[in-house]
Amino acid sequence: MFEHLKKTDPLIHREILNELKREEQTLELIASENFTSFSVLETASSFFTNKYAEGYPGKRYYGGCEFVDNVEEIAIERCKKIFKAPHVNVQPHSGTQANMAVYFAVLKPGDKIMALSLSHGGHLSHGHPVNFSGKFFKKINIEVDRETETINYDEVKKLARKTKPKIIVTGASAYPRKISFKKFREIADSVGAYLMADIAHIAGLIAAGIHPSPFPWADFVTTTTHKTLRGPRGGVIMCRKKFASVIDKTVIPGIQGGPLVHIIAAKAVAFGEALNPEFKKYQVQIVKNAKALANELIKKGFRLVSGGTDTHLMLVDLRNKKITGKQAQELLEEAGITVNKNLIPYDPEKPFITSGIRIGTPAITTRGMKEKEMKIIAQLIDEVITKKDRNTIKKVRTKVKELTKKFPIYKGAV
Ligand code: DSN
Repeated sequence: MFEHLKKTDPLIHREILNELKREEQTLELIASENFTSFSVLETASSFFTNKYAEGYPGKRYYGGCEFVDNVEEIAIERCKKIFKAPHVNVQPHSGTQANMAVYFAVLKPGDKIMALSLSHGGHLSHGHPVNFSGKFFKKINIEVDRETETINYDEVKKLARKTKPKIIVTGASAYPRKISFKKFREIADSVGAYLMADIAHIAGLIAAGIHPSPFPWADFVTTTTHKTLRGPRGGVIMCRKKFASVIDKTVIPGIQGGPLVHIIAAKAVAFGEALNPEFKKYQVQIVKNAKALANELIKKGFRLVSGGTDTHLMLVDLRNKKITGKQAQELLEEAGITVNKNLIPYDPEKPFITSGIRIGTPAITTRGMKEKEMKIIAQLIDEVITKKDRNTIKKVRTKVKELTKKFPIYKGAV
């Protein structure tokens, strides 16, 4: 790969190889990241990048869309099959744009969005004041219970009755437990609100049937395609049939222009992979690995928010380890272990410092690691965070290199 680039732009070529080396030689524990297949990578860099295709299959503003139509239709059909979705739009460039399209389709400026607060595990594009969603709309924050650190559906219902949101948005970027879409539907119905499920983090788990599906409960389902779903970086909207037309019109011409056809084609390839029985085994192993890693960390005295995980991620409260999330992220990065600092519920620290780190297993599971490796990884994390000294970090870095060498990601890529 990249033999042309090597000759024409050695600077960028060097950075691509640096990134490949980083991915191969470090432990990627960022819960929202993954490693796509070679087929997805190839498709994402294919000739479809050259094509303009505003519109939808059979109704384009440009000529020459015969093959574009074919790939978009295949992507839609495969996505419908995976999620049993009545209608699918595969054009959103990202999760945020998928969410934007739903809001602009059914809300008016000033309407209320009720969703999990960012500091309790929510997403920025669920109405946070610094995001477009919080500038156009009014956010009603759901907070987790102080004791259980999980969603208390009775409290959510009371809050909904008091605040009367126009839409309830479920979904999270740092919530380690399963979400009941059925309960959220009951709450939405009790106040006449729309229900949107942003399944970006758990889409792969849902595709494999190991997390409850948002259908038939949600009116709208949005997702990214690059997290547990292991596709290219992008977004998707699924919805009930009656919203099909308003959603499609809001995506284009409402908020986007030309679709990224190369990415839509790569989404189709990833959806094809998700329909393969191997994909279910992969998702099951992600959760087994997360549980194994969580249990090992607990044994080593780490406190996990809500006491553990049911999904692909866990949130570690570092306060008893006398280190902030920011410090832990930096020390672990030096040791070749990539995590992100993360607010924990009711965090006394600011978002750029935080008291926690978020750890996820989708990427290390893709490279073939299992429970045995989770034990080693917990040991390495513990050494860095407990000892905090240069010598330990150096030793852990060497061990990370030895471990990752046994689990290559893109063998033969260069
Ligand atoms: N930035 C993504 C994440 O890491 O979870 C979505 O919010």
